Amino acid sequence: MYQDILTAPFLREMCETTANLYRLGWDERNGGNISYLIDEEEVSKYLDITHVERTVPMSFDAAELAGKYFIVTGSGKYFKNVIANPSVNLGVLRIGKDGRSYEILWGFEGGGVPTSELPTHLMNHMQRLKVDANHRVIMHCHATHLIGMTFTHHLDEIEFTKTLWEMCTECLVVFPEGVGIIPWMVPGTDAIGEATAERMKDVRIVMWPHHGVFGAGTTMDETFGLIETAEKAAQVYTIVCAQGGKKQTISDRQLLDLAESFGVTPRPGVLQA
Ligand code: 2HA
Ligand code: ZN
Repeated sequence: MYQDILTAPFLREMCETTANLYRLGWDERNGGNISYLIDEEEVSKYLDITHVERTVPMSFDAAELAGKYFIVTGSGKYFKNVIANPSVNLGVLRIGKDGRSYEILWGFEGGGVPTSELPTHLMNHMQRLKVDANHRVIMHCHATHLIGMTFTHHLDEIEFTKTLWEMCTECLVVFPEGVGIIPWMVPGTDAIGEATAERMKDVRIVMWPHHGVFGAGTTMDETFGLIETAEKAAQVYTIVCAQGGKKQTISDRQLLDLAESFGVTPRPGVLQA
């Protein structure tokens, strides 16, 4: 017999993470979306995987993900409400054999569909799996201070990365590859998905100027922690600017020493030896 999916660790993690993102003020209204790659073996403990509720066509090719399972937040759904009503606000889907459709196996009750950012999520999964076999999670949120920085700071990736690294000593260790930034684009489109996935080749954080941030990781905790760390640095930057600007900072030499001590390789071009 099947176990109750409401007790599944992957579902509990989705509930806890959406609640945390809401509590932190990073996902107002229907803002934000998460997709989490889960093993067939894990899904099979809770669901009859031969039973498909609905099949929905997709406008892009996700053949590399054919047969893979994801738990995903719903389009137009509020993170605030996920914990009280997971079967309406979340769904489990499998990418069709043709790579041009997905099959809903559970959730999205009442006729819901996956997040409007599904193209970006799936394209990012394809990209991250190419460079990291342990990749599992794509997370999008409207992290307040990071969005603020996209108005006040240069949108050059090297400069943006350097500022974040300087604001909290931990940043360089958590994201040594720095951040990616794409131009402002209309959300929910295949085009913004392609642009984001292109940057996900060598970074795990991509900024959407005046909108939010995408993070990628191997676990829910790691992905949340990545965004949380970048957002904390952006918050410190906000306070530093409000206090009148930097009088001193962590020097490039000190950041290089930090990288060496923690065994990470800083993105080339940010620090001068
Ligand atoms: O799902 O955040 O980018 C709402 C959004 C779209
Ligand atoms: Zn958004």
